[in-house]
Amino acid sequence: MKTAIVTGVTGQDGSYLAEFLLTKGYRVVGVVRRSSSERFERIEHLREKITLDEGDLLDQSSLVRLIEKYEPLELYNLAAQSFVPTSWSQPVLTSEFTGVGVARVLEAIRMVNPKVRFYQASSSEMFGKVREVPQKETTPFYPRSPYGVAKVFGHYLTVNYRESYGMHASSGILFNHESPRRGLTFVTRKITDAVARIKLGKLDKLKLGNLDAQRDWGFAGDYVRAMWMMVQRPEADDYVIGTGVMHSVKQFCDRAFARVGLDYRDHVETDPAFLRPAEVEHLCGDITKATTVLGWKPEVDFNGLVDMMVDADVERHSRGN
Ligand code: NAP
Ligand code: G4F
Repeated sequence: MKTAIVTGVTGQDGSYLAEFLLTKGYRVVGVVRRSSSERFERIEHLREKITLDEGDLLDQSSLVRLIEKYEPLELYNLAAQSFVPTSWSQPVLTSEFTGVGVARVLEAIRMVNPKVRFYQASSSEMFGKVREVPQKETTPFYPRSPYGVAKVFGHYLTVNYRESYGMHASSGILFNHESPRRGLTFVTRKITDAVARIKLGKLDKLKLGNLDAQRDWGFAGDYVRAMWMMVQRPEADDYVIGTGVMHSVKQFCDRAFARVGLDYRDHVETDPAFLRPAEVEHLCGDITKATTVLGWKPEVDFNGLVDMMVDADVERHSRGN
């Protein structure tokens, strides 16, 4: 049986990737970090189907041990401190988790078995203050946050291990992808969660930062499929994954409130507390390479994504959760 190790399995993407790999017949080993209380909500339904074992991107020997113990064919490195604002309040921790952590995983593979195929969760945040529109694999990076800088480090390290050691190491440059499992601090889920509470009379106002920021939003379930497709290629490479369509935070609000028959202008307020020291104003992916080389394309569009998230939050809050 093929074994895949997934770091960050408790996160949004980790949970969808674990589900996807199970459908492909893998034994899935999810890496979890020790905590005083378990927070495995996103993978609760998979607990009996996957193996969970302890490891931390801060701890080199834990990564070596996991690769020795499970002898994986593939390793997907999804773990990171992934919230951009936190990268300003905790820049060193973000650099350690999101940047140097990639070096620890790559070194663990190189030391134990350099034939293990590796996927790195790179980000469109690397494009930051964009140098061209839309952004593709060759667009120069201009990160605008400690998070973006750490991701650039992880990306180039992945490229370097591929070129220096001949490792099958691919970097997926993924644009924003969301789902009902998205963390509540990210803008999409913050909006859909608030829409549900406002509709049910549990909240009146939603405070947001920059409503004009534009993102290329897709569905996480589609994007984990692209990760796997990259790892199956004969040669490792870098791929931009997105939808090629951009919307503003305002447009997201408009659609989300309209889904429950409300007008966002009656409920959304701007609050400078949610503005960032440096903003990434607009991101939009050119997915030509992914569609032509991988044969990948997204299945859920913007409206479908917003509706799915609103409906899930309305359903959850209606149950009292
Ligand atoms: P997420 O929901 O924030 O999940 C992050 C995961 O990383 C969690 O499982 C977390 O574990 C784990 N983690 C954090 N620090 C760790 C450490 N020191 N050791 C081991 N595990 C650690 O993120 P996501 O949205 O699923 O994103 C997955 C990856 O893709 C991340 O690397 C993110 O930066 C990148 N990415 C995301 C997007 C997007 O739009 N979602 C776009 C581009 C790239 P706990 O549960 O213990 O906290
Ligand atoms: O949802 P966000 O926090 O996502 P952001 O910063 O784009 O980062 C996400 O996508 C990256 C891929 O490009 C990932 F690498 C990263 O890990 C993460 O998943 O913010 C999106 C936009 C920003 O421009 C932000 O300024 O929404 C704007 N925004 C406006 N009001 C807000 C808010 N963002 C948040 N989180 N909260 C607000 O109240």
